[in-house]
Amino acid sequence: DEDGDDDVSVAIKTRPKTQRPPLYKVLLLNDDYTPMEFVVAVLERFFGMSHAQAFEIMLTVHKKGVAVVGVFSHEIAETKVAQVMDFARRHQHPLQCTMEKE
Ligand code: TYC
Repeated sequence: DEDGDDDVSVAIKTRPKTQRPPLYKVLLLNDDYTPMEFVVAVLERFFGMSHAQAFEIMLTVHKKGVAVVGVFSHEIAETKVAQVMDFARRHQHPLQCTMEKE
């Protein structure tokens, strides 16, 4: 053609879908019997929180019933839950820790 309206190119950026593994929230549940200091110790020991951070999260669980204490890969979340449940059982506290897909 002579009129110059051929081969008009428009570049469109495509975003290839990058696969990411699912993440899991680890939740701590309130109960009436586990001592507050024990929960604070759990959060320090297994979730690397400072004493102040741990105390704050413990109070949130105490008042609201549940809180997210961390977000991890499936394997790490499973390990954290098992560690907390085992530690609580060994100390004969009814503390419950669970995980759910984010
Ligand atoms: N409710 C407990 C108490 O009054 C304290 C507590 C906080 C227990 C957080 C569990 O995940 C928990 N002793």
